[in-house]
Amino acid sequence: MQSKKEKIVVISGAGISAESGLVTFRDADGLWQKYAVEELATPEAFAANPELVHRFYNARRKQAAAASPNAAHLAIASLEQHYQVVVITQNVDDLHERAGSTQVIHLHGKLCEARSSLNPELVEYIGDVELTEHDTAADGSALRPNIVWFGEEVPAMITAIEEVESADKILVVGSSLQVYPAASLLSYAHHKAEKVLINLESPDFISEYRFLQGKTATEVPKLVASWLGMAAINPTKFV
Ligand code: BV8
Repeated sequence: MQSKKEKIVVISGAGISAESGLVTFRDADGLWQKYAVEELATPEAFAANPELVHRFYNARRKQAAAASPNAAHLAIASLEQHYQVVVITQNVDDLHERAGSTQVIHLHGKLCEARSSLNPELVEYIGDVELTEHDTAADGSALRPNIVWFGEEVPAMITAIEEVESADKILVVGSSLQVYPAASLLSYAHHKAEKVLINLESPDFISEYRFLQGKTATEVPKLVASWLGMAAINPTKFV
């Protein structure tokens, strides 16, 4: 009888995609340094200036499509050899999937999808195409990015909480933990679960998490190697 695989939940943020060349939100060169959130990532912004919001997401869609998964994404995907792995990402790119992760929950939506402005369930795959304010969904409403904007509910939150509660190991990687309710996921970890946080800087987080300071593409492969029971290996092995 095959023994049940341990379950790992990975909670990722913009810091894991940073090493694939995608700018983060709050770093010095981040998106919110150039743009006001309220002007771009809210339903009010889209209603007021759909052309500007489409331009913002069209640019990010192209950048994400041109980016490649890095050693951190690949290492996380390799955990599936020996563990049940669920990735809960705040990122809207598809780098985890392209690295080979098969269970990925996108808390805040996906750049490669668009949806009806009236019905959040009416979603279509759009890849890396550019949207304009003239594009409409099947129900005739304005087609909008399938992204969870500020002030909008996070539909996948209940599922995400259930995954965290049942995890044996939790790895939080590349997030400033500034956005809620996503950041609150850390508090749902079982007290016996192994908890690790990898980040360039030390965000405010629950002290129960072991903090490994450094770049995701360097630190994640090392942690994965230890979890896979391998000798410390050169992170480039995952590239
Ligand atoms: C909701 C899609 C209610 C958009 C995103 C006051 C206090 C607390 C909360 C609130 C408040 N006022 C309002 C709120 C709620 C609000 C919120 O949290 N606001 C924040 C700004 C205070 N939240 C919401 O509005 C949410 N909805 O509450 O709805 C509701 C309930 C019921 C019914 C109706 C309504 C919805 C939030 C979702 C917003 N959408 N994304 C898009 O992508 O364009 S958020 C977006 O920002 C990301 O998805 C992510 O969640 C967040 C960015 O965070 P990070 O990923 O952590 O990125 P960041 O740049 O911040 O940090 C990167 C980290 O990586 C840094 O620490 C850096 O050091 C590190 N790093 C960088 N490079 C590397 C690295 N680490 C390692 N290696 C490297 N190379």
